[in-house]
Amino acid sequence: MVNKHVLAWVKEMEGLCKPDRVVWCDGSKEEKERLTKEAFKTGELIEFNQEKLPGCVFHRTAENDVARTEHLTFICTSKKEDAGPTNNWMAPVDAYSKLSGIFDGAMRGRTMYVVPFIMGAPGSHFNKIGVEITDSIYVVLNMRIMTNMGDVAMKALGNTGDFTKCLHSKADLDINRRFICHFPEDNTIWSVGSGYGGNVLLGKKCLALRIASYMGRKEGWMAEHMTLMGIEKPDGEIIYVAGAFPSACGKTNLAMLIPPESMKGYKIWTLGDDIVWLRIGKDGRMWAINPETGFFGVAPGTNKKTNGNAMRTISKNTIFTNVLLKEDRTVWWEGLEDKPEKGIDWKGDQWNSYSGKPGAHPNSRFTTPISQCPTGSPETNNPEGVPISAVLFGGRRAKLAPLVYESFNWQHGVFVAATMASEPTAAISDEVHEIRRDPMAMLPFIGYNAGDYFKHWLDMGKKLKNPPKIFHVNWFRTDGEGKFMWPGFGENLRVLEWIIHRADGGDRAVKTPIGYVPARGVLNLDGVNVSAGDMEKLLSVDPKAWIAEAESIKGFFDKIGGKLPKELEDERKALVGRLKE
Ligand code: OXD
Ligand code: MN
Repeated sequence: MVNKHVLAWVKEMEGLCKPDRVVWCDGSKEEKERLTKEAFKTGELIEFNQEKLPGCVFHRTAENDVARTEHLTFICTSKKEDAGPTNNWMAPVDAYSKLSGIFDGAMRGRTMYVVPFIMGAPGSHFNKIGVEITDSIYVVLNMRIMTNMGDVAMKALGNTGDFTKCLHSKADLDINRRFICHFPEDNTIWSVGSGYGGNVLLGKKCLALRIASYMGRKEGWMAEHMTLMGIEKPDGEIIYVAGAFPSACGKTNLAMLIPPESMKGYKIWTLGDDIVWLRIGKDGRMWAINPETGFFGVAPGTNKKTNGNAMRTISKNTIFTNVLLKEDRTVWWEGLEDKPEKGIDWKGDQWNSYSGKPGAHPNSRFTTPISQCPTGSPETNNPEGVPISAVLFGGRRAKLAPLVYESFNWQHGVFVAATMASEPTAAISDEVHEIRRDPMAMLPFIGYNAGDYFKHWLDMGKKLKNPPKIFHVNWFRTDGEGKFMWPGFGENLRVLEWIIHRADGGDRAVKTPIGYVPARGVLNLDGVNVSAGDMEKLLSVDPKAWIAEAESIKGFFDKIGGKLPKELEDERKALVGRLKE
């Protein structure tokens, strides 16, 4: 028996979108094979060389539809103030009316797929259930990798109406008729006119971040744009760490880090690379799950050296989007080994290596199951999640921010996280450069007023008996010539080693006006090539530059407006005071 709430809603949406037929997805292997074959026939998917890439397929999006469209993404709350200064807002009545006009008859001649899904492991009290209606097989197959999808979700839902209603249609892929609208008060998402992952895999950014952040505030938990990993020490103890970084700042690489030769005995366990849900456990600690079951990772730059674990994960059962198709029907992107002489580029045109054009789109992607990751943690499906000892925040900052620093306490940590920023490029001249404040790396994903969001962070801290320690990291400092001073990738474990030592109450730190940094000489630098001069710069704090930073933060706080918690402005003033001492 189908759940009557789901049935009624599907009927209503069927009336609006007017598909030729409706297919309820069960999540089975047979269904996957049937849909894949159908998509080969229409060209929605292309088959790769099955000997070399078993189970792998390829999809091209429309040329105007290759990334998340933040300017077309709206939070539709009854009151504009509830969406706040960092979101686009539309009144719910206007959004429903406008989008209904686009959805009306949009699925004529097409099949409407009904995709029930769980964010989180079946049986976990962290879970949220959604049902996505879509006219795209690509979306169904991606959702199958990224979530627990099909019968398992209908079973978990039982007879209740407690699910997020997610409606998606590609419609005509016209950017002028593309909208990604969130109705948190109705637990509803409507996305139309796009076929790009971040806009259309509605369990991901739309549900698991925007809607979930709104739910989390009401229900006393948090949804964050974070990677999740366990660090096993040589003595066998595993410390769990979550890390928030803006898109394309290395969350996937960090989660799958391979320890350097000289740090034998350490092992990394991967739990997630993009989204973390955090709840306060009975023990007063913070517990985390990754609500997704797959990675939707950026392909360019991924190779055996930068992320050998990702390369092994994607060697089978993976959907590739907007990559280059090689002559042997395998895959290539910029930064991957074995650059081919020619192929077919992401747009479907003939390509050769001398053309100067990218073969793969810079935001080309792989969708791949976590279960295939060689460093996948056995705790990934633990319904209780894992206890978090440290939370990392970091963006790309060519200057200013040291390699690592630790906040003085939770409130100061929230200030550090709320004011984090990232630069658009890594090569920065000495002039003042543009940075974008990206609080908690959540700027495009906070589903409500950012001032209320900061307050929620502060309130969560008050409820935690044993809060994780909060750190800021910056792998992207450059020298006078624009060269990275820190080697990054696997070598980041050297910084993580200090972080978990501090999280465990260890010393080896010096106090600076912005927080604690590693005492000189305590970072393990065996076998890494960083000069003493660069190391000094990487850990130094320049008071003058930080006073300018505090001024720029004031401008950001002014934009947040009346809902900015007073504690954060107090922290800013205290920072200036310490810097002037
Ligand atoms: C992103 C993503 O855009 O994870 O942040 O896809
Ligand atoms: Mn992301």
